[in-house]
Amino acid sequence: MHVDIITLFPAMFQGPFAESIIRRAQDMGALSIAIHDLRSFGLGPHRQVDDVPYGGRGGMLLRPEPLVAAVETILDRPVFRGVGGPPVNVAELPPIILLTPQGRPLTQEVVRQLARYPRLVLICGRYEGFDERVRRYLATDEISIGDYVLSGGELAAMVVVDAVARVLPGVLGYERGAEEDSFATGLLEGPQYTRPPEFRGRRVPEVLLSGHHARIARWRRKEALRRTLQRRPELLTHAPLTPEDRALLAEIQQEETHSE
Ligand code: 6GU
Repeated sequence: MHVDIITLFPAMFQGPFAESIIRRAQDMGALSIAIHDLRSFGLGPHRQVDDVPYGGRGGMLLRPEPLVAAVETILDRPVFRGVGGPPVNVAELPPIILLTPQGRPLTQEVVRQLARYPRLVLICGRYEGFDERVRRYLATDEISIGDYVLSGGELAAMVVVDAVARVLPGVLGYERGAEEDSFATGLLEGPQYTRPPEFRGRRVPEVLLSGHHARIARWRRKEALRRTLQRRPELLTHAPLTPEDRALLAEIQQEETHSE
């Protein structure tokens, strides 16, 4: 997978992309990342990239020309769906994704879909947003990472790259891969323990030390269901639940009413 990122703040990416999983994915050859400075596509001697909104409203918007020049240079083909311009077949393009709070919410399902493409183009917003023509005739997708406002799309682009990198084949070294993560199963992960077996009087649940693999698997599944029920009950309406899961949920509900 190759990811092109268009940003006014290229230096923001240096630290996060040089460490941990994203670093490993690049070292393995599973991921390559190119950071493109939007300023270098700016207009005139001052390399202008933004301007005041029409209609007399405060703030600044990113102008279309530098963004279109950046994407068309990076992809080396026409991409803007202008009037009387060259035909653009969106199906032949990599996703051209705006990072904006108005985008569709990023979920693990969206992450899995993005990971199937050989190439992504991420455009980081700054200022008060984009000229609407960028949304409509340049971008093919818009993503938000949650219901809060960031100062720009850079941190959101890093989140997208991290989430996508770790589901690329072979990137997670340990055998328990991304498949068991919270949300990959549709449930939150349950509690986990490591050594020591007792710390200041607080013991690891006996079942985990028992060596009974079937009992341990049942306990894990039950505690994942309990945690999901307690913290994110709405996830249970979409999670694929087996009849055994429903029996475990019934047990949990029994236990919780008795402990009240
Ligand atoms: Cl993608 N961008 C900005 N600026 N704020 C956000 C966001 C993106 N997602 C959530 N908040």
